[in-house]
Amino acid sequence: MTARRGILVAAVLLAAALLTWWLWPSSSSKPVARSAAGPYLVQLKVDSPRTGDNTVDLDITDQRGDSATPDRVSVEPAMPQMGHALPPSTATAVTPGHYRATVNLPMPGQWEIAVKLSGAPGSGSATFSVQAN
Ligand SMILES: [Cu+2]
Repeated sequence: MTARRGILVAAVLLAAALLTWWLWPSSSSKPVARSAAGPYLVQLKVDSPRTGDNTVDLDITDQRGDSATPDRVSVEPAMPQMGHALPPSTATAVTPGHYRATVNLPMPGQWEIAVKLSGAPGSGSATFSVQAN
């Protein structure tokens, strides 16, 4: 095997490994990591994401970890690889710092869910990856 072919084989194997890692179904009933969104920290949770309506729970705090109560919170799913962008759903406060929205995902696959928040301390957004089955 020539050195050049060796490099090609290595590149193909690496691509296959990355694709496997990327396509591997992640059972994300556990919360996705907390993300900074402007003056807020947001944690998003969806139990067994699937095609159709999903309940999205959001825990929102300030940078110190105290419950935050932004005036407007919206949840906006997109599938960039396929050019899908869905209209935002409004999340409503269940308790201070805990918001909930219903989000319809029209097809299975990897969704990017953007959470947009605004309130007295400012506005921000964070995007979470969700694998829907
Ligand atoms: Cu799609």
